[in-house]
Amino acid sequence: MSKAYVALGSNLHHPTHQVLKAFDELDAMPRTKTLRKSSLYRTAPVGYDNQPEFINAVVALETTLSPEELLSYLLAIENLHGRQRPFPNAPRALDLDLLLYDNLQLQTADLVIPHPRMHARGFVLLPLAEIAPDLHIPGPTLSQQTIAALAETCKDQGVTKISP
Ligand code: PH2
Ligand code: MG
Ligand code: MG
Repeated sequence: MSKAYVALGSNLHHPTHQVLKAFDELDAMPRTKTLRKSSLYRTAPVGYDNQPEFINAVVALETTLSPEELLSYLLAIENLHGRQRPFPNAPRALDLDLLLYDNLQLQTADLVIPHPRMHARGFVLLPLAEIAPDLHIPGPTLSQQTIAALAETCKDQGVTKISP
């Protein structure tokens, strides 16, 4: 069994509904069980400002799928939600990003683990800190700090927890 963390994000077509539906779809993937779900967070857009605010969340999964198999299920679920990619960081119905997979470090043309921007993004770190505060990001530079400590540095990025 491996443990994987997946980030969810949406800012189109009733984002809260998109994310709640994706929680169920992730749990329904074969050979996979949800261990933890974060709260939903309302977050300011990063990278391309002129778009609606996002709903973000993170889940912890237990799985026997390989990272590549998991990625292909994530892309299939995005497609079920009508995901389109008109330009980088464009508004989207659903984005599912594989953040971490055990202590694996991997760089292929299709997949980079740990997710290369997760350590600086409040919309990933604050939900992740809720469900895995003591986790470390594998690698030479980031593994010294816990997720909780990294999240603390991202407190001013306009990320607000929505009460369940
Ligand atoms: N995803 C991005 C770029 N910017 N901003 C927020 N608030 N939430 C996201 O999920 C997000 C983003 C690229 O995938
Ligand atoms: Mg993303
Ligand atoms: Mg993505």
